[in-house]
Amino acid sequence: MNIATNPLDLKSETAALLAALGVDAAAFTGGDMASRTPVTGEVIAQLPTDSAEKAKAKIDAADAAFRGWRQVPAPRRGELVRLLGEELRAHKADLGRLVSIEAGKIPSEGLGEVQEMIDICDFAVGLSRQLYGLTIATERPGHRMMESWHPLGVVGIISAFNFPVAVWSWNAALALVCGDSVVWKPSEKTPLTALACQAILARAIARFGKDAPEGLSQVLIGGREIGEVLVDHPKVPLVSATGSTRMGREVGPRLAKRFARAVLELGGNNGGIVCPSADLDMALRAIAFGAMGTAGQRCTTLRRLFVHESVYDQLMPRLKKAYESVSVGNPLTSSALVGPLIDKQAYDAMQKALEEAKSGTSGGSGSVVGGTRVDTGAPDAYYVRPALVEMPAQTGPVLEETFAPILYVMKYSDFDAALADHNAVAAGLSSSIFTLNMQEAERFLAADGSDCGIANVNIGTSGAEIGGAFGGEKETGGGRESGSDSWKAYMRRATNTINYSKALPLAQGVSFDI
Ligand code: UN1
Repeated sequence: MNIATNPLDLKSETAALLAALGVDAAAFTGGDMASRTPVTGEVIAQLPTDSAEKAKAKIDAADAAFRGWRQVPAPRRGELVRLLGEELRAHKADLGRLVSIEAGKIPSEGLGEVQEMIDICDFAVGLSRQLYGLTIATERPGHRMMESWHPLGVVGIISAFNFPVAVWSWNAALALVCGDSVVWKPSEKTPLTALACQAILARAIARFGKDAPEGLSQVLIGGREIGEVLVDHPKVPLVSATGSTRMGREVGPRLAKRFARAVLELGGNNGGIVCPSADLDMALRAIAFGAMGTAGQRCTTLRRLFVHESVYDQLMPRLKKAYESVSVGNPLTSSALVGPLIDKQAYDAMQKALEEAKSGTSGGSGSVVGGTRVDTGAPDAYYVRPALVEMPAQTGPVLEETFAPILYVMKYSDFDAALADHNAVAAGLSSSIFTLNMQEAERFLAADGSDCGIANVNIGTSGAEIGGAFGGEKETGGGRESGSDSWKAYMRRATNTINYSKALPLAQGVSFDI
């Protein structure tokens, strides 16, 4: 299939967007790090990178800023995040477009990502007046016990290409109201949106006034070695890292070695179960968005589907039709629902997984719909038709996360066996069940149900709202970002016992009279 790419000057458009968002041209021209758009594969900017020394100096500056920021009352810190939300609202169209150019997202998803940033800002503003500690009953007369939550320090943020701006905001909005400063190492694949966010925050800081110390937010541009500087720096007590399980395996132990905190949000191999009573119209839409949306490049993408044998023959033809008809193409010049993969490496990994699934070497050969490359006339852009693979069993590539639009479908007859298979993978991020049967739904959410950090009923695996804690178990890393009480990871807790009596009773009845 050949979908002609309309003539676009993405390099000029990117420069214009960055200028409109307040980024200095020197930050994205003439440097040694090339930035490409997956839409056409062309180079759209050349960024100067940070040396290790420069990165360390930025972290030191953030640490100095923290020392001032922690003294600013939390509701006042919330005002900065409120202004950030205002700036994001004002620049939503430009930033959303830049996300589409840099990450290849379709327009509604590029804008949706900015909306997710606005939402977390609103959440964090409210939170700035709700950083509650407990008052705890003490066993001693004339005493009071309570806990206080204090700012923690410099928060390191490592983010991936697929949510280049929202993941930063989940962390930064919370960290800022919690009294922390932030140092962000964005993916090498999406540094431009990071420069844009930094410029947008700088505007909010300028409007906020002098209470915001200089250096409160920093961006590190460069490769893995710069990420390592952040992970190893003794002045960074928390690193929140989103990316592959392989990355987490390196980052986690390095942080543990110096007793720093880790919030890890790593891979997902998310599953769904379609039960006999499922509303199949609803399930079909949820599956389509979950598996094909964002070209399968969300950590929450639906990758494994267990369908009950009684509805398999009803659902599968409709699903195949959806896969065969979904529009794939340039997200900037067409109304395609599926944009490009991020790069050739992603395409190769997808083809390898499909080969393995087809060959049967992994214990069962699957039949594949889609998976082929779509020619848009740009040789360095990688568009693919999403792949639907019917597998006889959960073997080989089904057990691993391939960051591409592949949905493996398996037929089941016994609910317990399907649930056991659902949980029999290394990752534990997101999961869904489609059923109108209360017993199945509740079982899926129960202690012996889905073992994931996110478990949904009659909703797909992806597209979580910011109000809930986001993250997962097992090889997903255990971290929680975004809503609920995730903020607690960004603060230090002190337990305070105050004696207002004239005696000194010791706890546990101990006597020590001198
Ligand atoms: C990610 O892919 O790293 O739930 C984050 C979702 C989005 C966030 C995904 N709100 O799909």
